[in-house]
Amino acid sequence: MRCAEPPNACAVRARLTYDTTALEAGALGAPLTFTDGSVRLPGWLELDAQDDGTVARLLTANHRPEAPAGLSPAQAPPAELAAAPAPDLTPTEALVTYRRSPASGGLMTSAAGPGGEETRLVEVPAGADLAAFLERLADDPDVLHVEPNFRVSLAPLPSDPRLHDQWGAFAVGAPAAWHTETGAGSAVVVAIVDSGVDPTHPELAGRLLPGYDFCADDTSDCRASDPDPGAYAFGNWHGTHVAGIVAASAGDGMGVVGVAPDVRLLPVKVFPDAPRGTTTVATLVAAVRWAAGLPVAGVPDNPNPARVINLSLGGEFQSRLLEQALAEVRARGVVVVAAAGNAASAERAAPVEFPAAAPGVIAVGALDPDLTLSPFSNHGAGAWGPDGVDLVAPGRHVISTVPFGWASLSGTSMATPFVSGAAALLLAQEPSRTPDDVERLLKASAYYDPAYMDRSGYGAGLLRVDGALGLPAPTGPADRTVPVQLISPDASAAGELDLLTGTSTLLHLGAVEPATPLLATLQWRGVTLGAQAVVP
Ligand SMILES: [Ca+2]
Ligand SMILES: [Ca+2]
Repeated sequence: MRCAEPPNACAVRARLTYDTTALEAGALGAPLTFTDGSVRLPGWLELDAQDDGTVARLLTANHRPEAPAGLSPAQAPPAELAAAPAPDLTPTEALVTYRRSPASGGLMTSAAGPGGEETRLVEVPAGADLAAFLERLADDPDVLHVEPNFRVSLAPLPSDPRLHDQWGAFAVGAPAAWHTETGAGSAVVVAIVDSGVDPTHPELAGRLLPGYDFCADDTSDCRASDPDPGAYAFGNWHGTHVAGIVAASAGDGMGVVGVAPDVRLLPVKVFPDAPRGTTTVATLVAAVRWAAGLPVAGVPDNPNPARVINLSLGGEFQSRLLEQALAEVRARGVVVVAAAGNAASAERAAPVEFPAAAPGVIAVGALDPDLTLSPFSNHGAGAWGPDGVDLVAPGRHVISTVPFGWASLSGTSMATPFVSGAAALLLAQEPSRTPDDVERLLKASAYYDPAYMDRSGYGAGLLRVDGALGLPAPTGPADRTVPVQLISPDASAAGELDLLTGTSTLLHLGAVEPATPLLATLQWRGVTLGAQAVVP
């Protein structure tokens, strides 16, 4: 396509319909489906009109959007936009090109083309099968060409205005995962064993189950408990941030999106309402057991047992009693995820802390936005237990919910809930999975680059939520990119789609006439997919 505006001013995003089987079945507008039928993932074509022709990029759902021009972080889109339902992309019209002008029929006539051709817009009758209807139209000897009048939408990322600030969500491939699983309708509960969660935060209020406060006396001895895990907003700053990384609500036109935006959260408060307050092993044992639905003396039973327990906490100690409690909840099918620790520095690597280093616990280290280990992330030889770092996740400049708003925090505390959210999605996708299954799937799908991750601090590598759920995702430099070919009637171009950044190289198509249909073909691991995209 061409446009008279300066370069990039005519950028168009068109939704692709990579779906060979669905195309045959007439289910046009369906998201990308790989030929084995196991994977569904949308993609978009982005076109920039330039003087010498069209430059295109292919985007995946994991493409991180630019900050909206002129939209300050404090601004949110209008409420009606946030509340608007996702558009239906099913074509309801056909574009039919006739050899010559028919006597009657079309809803709208276009300018006659060379040789007396005329293209008309024909409505698909309500309830009709689109593919069959198009075939019938094409059978007419006067018809030269038929195609669906595809609908084009803006890339349907959630409307949350700070999503472009969530570098971590894109680094772990969460946006693509949301097309497959958000935890909606599942019974999965994630316990946030932390400093409490602000129950009034609008991003979290709909996610929270009744929790418990195991440190109600607000001393570092934590000898009293009560049923209110979120009464004091300043004390629960840390827990509110961790909770938002797991399950801040999506599509609400507000703030951020959690990794598992539709799972339910169980706030379990184990720290006092004081800056840098501490807790005890006895409190943690009670809290972990209660979160999993096990009886705890003097406390009513938890009617909503967690399948995932997030422990963004730790220290340089070992405890046989806490280790036993963790083994007990794990035996009930509960995935336990814990922070590796923030004690590392240029002078000291610092071993993985406890309980992250306990057997069966998924220990999580932190990455910087350049995907290298955060300098504070513990990675030293030995550990406060038998286990080292299992995975790494974004842990620097992570934006999430805090009392009265949103803020960026850094630490392995922030990396841990990325993994807890991913574990929750795996359990929502298949509730029968065991903690071993979840850990194996998370590690097998992690992105690992031996060129620089060959150190204990990275474990199996960077969490990839999309890959863990069975979506196409990079596992290392060798499969980080897939070849892409864009073909139009006038030109074709080949390039690579980077699955880590969610964007392709620019594909110069040369001069393409206005309204020329473009055909896009994507290959994945040697499999060529028939595909089609019509650009307005
Ligand atoms: Ca939100
Ligand atoms: Ca471990």
